[in-house]
Amino acid sequence: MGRASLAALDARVSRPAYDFTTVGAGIVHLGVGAFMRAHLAVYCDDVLQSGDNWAIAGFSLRRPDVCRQLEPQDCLYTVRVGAETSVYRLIAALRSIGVTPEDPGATVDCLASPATRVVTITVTEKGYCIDPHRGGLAAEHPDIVHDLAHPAKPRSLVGILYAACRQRRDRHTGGFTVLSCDNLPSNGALLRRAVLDYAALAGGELGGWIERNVAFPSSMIDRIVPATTPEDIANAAAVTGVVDEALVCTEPFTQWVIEDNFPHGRPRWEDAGALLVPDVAPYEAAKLRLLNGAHSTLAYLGYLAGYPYVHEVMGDPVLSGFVERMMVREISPVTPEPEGMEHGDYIAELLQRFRNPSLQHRTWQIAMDGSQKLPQRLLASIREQRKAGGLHDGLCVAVAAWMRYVLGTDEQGGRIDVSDPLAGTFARIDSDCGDDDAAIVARFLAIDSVFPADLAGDTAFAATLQQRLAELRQFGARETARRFLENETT
Ligand code: CS2
Repeated sequence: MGRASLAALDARVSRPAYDFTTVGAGIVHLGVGAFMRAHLAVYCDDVLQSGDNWAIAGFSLRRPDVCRQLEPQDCLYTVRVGAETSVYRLIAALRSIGVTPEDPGATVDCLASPATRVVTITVTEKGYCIDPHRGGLAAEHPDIVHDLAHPAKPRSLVGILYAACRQRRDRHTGGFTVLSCDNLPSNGALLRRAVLDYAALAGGELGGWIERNVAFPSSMIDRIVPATTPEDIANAAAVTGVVDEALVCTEPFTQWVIEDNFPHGRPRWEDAGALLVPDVAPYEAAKLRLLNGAHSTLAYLGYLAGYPYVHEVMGDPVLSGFVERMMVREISPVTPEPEGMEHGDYIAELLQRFRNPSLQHRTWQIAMDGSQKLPQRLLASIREQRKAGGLHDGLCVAVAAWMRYVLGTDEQGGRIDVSDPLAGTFARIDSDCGDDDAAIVARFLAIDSVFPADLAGDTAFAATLQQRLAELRQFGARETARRFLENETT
């Protein structure tokens, strides 16, 4: 793949009608993962097709892998949408890529360039270095400590944005708009607060400048994008005629709801189907709790029950029935219903999307970083249901399944590769507590970055989790879900 091989691309691959060699990069994107390439870059490619001149300069904040794939391909890559009747599309909206740790100054310079008016971000939950319950910056995070000590070589998202703002202020470049696109509630407000907290720690006047010159709209972003496999690349090459190391595979569904707060201009994303609204909060809550809450539940119960893929979990009537009931009876009643997203239809559509066999979405992939995901996906609904005195037993099974999973041993006694910033803490809980469910639950509840004080101190909640954890260990995930459904019906 690359400019030189475009002539060899099969005619079935749709390709840009615009001249991608001359487009200007008004957007800098931080975190060029598969998700961004299958979602945001596609919207930008649509916008470029319609003649609006906004291409993307991308940076990876951690690993060089994506850059190594894209650079030799002139940043061109294909998106496969669907499977049997898949559609391949060449995307050219990404015009350059760099690896921030290799040259942090280059990322800061690009962000501070007068041409940059919008910064988009997908760095996953853990990239924000925030305290999820207080909402502010986790000042003790090693990356934040590092960046405050080495301001010219920032490595955290927040430290990088701060350095870019400083340069823009010093050079009188003016402000820009920073658009968070990660699965966090009020992601824009949350990032704004983290950057302002950082400015306060750094001292000086920059905080005031940021408040006056930088906008932080929130957005809700949705498309399921499993990790690409070597088999996907080989299958795609057989159709397109070109090997694309940076291929991304996704589903037909796509959604982007954006708070319309761009004082420095923005692409006409609405022409590509995005919804620009005054307030994204209800859309974010509905997506995080219903889609992502269900996804994490399918991942933990499904993995424990021995299913590598989400569509396989959905093919098990007990586990899919469990998740559907949890969504309908427990999550939906305490979740806002945004205009145009009636819960009944939304849930039915989600279950359909999870069933899609062509996605090959690994339960292990979704199970990753649970410590960063649980608060907004599952605990927010539990807190509201406990306040309202409503049903939340299924949600507690899901939380207990997360505990069971991160303790690191599967139902056959094999090791689970637990990928999470708190993996070390979980391993210590496992070795210290053995089979003592009460001790295990107490140790988990004491992790204050995961459990807010009200839940951590709630003895009835602890007792429920303990009972569910014991059931999961004694009977396994599938049987626990089956008993739950049986008892709830009777
Ligand atoms: C998933 C999400 O990996 C995960 O945690 O729940 O990436 C999910 O696929 C997307 O949010 C869908 O928009």
